[in-house]
Amino acid sequence: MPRFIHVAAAQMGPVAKAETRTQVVRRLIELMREAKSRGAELVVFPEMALTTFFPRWLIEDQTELDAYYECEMPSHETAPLFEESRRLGIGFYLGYAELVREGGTKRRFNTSILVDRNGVIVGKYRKVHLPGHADPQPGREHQHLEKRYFESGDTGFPVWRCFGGVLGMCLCNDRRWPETYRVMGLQAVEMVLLGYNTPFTHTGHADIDGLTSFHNHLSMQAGAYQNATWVVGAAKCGVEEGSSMLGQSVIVAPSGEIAAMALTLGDEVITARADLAMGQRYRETIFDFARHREPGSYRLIIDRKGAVPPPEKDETVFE
Ligand code: CDV
Repeated sequence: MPRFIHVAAAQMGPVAKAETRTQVVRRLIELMREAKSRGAELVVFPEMALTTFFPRWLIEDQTELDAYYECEMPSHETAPLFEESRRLGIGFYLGYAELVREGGTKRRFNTSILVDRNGVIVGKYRKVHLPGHADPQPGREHQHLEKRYFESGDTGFPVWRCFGGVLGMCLCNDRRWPETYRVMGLQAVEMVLLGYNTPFTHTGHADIDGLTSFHNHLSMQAGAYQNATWVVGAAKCGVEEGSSMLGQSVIVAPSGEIAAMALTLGDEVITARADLAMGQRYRETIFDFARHREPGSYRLIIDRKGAVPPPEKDETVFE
């Protein structure tokens, strides 16, 4: 039996450093209204949607840095988005920088939330795979200091039963890691929601960076197919404070096929009528994990953080 959900990805063009939360929330509300007018019940916004992508700069002033983080959600400034969600009866995924005060210490996470059609937060995820560096890299026009400004998330990759299915979340760089999807796939996830900010110069190697668009879709399409799940990826893109960032937001089916894709580098809504039951055929055949997975064969390697070095000697003998 099909179980349809009409889902939208709300891609955003650049958010300027000078843009206030109130201005950004107004943009998000416009996108939410468009998604709703096109029939969507759930809209996915980008990673760190409320501010410019500040990890591109070394920020040493604590007050200046703290201003990029949310200490509460909803806050006074973001409350109108939750009110509009409730008024329209549409859920949303939102990425933002989160600051938590625990005793005398500050903890910082790159976070996303899942909000139901009543404007109520039903899930929170904290980004696990943080790219970039803790210290500025010489010779780079734009830094990528996520390892300085965030700690790796402490939520793992949970899934939530909501919107008539099983939904999971991740953020940006997580989409490149097979473990992200597999951990959720093993919990029978049916739709993975994610936002991203991907600068075109992220590795600093022209041959790899030239494939940024390809790798973006490759990761999401492979993750979807290999785990029989929908993947909805929403970009913040265009030229943001001089940094050129990838668009091509997509909605990917469990077949790995792209069901919808953004065509601009600005604010744009894409939608798809997604059958959450579509992955079942894959889960019962080629990706029937219970029948075909062999965890015993993976166990020796899978818990390691780094790669296992190959044998030192070439042991292949050709006669
Ligand atoms: N925000 C990100 O996580 N960006 C990374 C870049 C730096 C590689 C990404 O995976 O798109």
